[in-house]
Amino acid sequence: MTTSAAPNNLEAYWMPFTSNRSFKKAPRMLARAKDMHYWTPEGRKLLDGAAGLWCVNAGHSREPIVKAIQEQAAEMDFSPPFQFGNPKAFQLATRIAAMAPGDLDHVFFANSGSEAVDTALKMAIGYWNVQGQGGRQRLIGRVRGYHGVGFGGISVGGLSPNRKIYGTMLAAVDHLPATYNRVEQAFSRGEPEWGAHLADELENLVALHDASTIAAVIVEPMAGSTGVIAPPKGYLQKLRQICDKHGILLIFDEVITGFGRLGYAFAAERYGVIPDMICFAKGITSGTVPMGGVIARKGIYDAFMKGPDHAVELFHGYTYSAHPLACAAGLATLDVYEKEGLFERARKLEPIWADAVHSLKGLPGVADIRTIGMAGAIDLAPSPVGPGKRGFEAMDEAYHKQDLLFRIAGDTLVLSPPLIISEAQIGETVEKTAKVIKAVA
Ligand code: PXG
Repeated sequence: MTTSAAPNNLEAYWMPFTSNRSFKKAPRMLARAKDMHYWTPEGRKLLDGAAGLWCVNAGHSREPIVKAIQEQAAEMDFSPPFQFGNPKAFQLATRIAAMAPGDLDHVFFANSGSEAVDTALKMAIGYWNVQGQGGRQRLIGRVRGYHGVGFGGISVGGLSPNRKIYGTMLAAVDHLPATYNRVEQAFSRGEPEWGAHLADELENLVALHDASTIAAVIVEPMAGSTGVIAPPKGYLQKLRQICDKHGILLIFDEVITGFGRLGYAFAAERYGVIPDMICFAKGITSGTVPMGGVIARKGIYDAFMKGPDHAVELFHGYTYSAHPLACAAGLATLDVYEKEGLFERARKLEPIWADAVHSLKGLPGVADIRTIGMAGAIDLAPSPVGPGKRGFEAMDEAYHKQDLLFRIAGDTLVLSPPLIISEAQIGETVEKTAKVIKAVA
């Protein structure tokens, strides 16, 4: 098949978040996928320990989702989302709103997590403006947070390499401290006992900047990209209380935690905390067609529904907002999640997954292991050459020698399999990972 044949020139494609030069010397090519596996162009089968990039929660190329996309492409390829609507956009928004807790019941569509984040940040600042509190412009993120790569997302984000060469970004931003502390939390399963008090740092930021200048706080309920940092017990509840006390909006970036990763439709449900907005992407279409979005509470939507009837209420949106293919994929994906009970499945597998991943404790160079939901991270001690090298070697070894795919964050190996993973495949993932760890030690 020509589509899966290996290309003969790798130069033109500038790859994202990739060491381009080493890749082009020894490519890690993926050409086909089904359920829990990828295949290389040569036909070697790899176990997917990463759900692609945290997104393929229903497993790869699932028939009902593929069919829905094919049928939609034939029926209507594109429809303009400004001033016109396609029926599936309304159906999908209704389904998502029904899955979200509380009065989070209006859905705005974008095409990625980064766009979802920019949308939520703009909605927050815009909301205060239309409420007559235009002074509330400051945004609070968190150290080690990842909110995509738009200027808004990197401004509130807390990963230095993603920020440091990009100039001033958004001006009025501050950050909460990260919640990770190895001494207090090493080898934790689920939410660590230590660390709820770190939410009190928000009080210090309010004291410094004054609440009247703060629009919103944005956090990942579980920090994924940086290497799986679960929220300390009580931390998110505390953040909600402090935001309420000072009238600050709380945004959960659930691009990774949405759609089953923590055993629920949203982490907001797992933690019993209702944010003012939820950012989603990835799992909404199980990675098949790009889609992201924001779920906003009724009060936020209502605040904008003012002025003459013919007037646009929010000057924001994308050509591909609510793209028909993405909407069709989203509806079919939610059907699969529901019919196969994949969120409940994740919840049931969580202790089995945690036991399996934590069994890697004691292997050479393993400095910490964290698990939460169907996610796990293994911190390896950095190589003497410097940080990042051992992690990179591990990913390379996994692909080339152990027929396993996972993500790395520096020297941290990150596992986040599709939610259809069997218990035997959990065992296989961990066995392969153990071989990788020994090989790079
Ligand atoms: N927010 C969060 C919480 C994310 O995890 C984004 C926003 C941005 O989404 P887009 O669709 O614009 O990429 C993300 C993305 C990793 C990894 O290795 C994680 C992401 C992206 C790439 C790699 O953990 N998350």
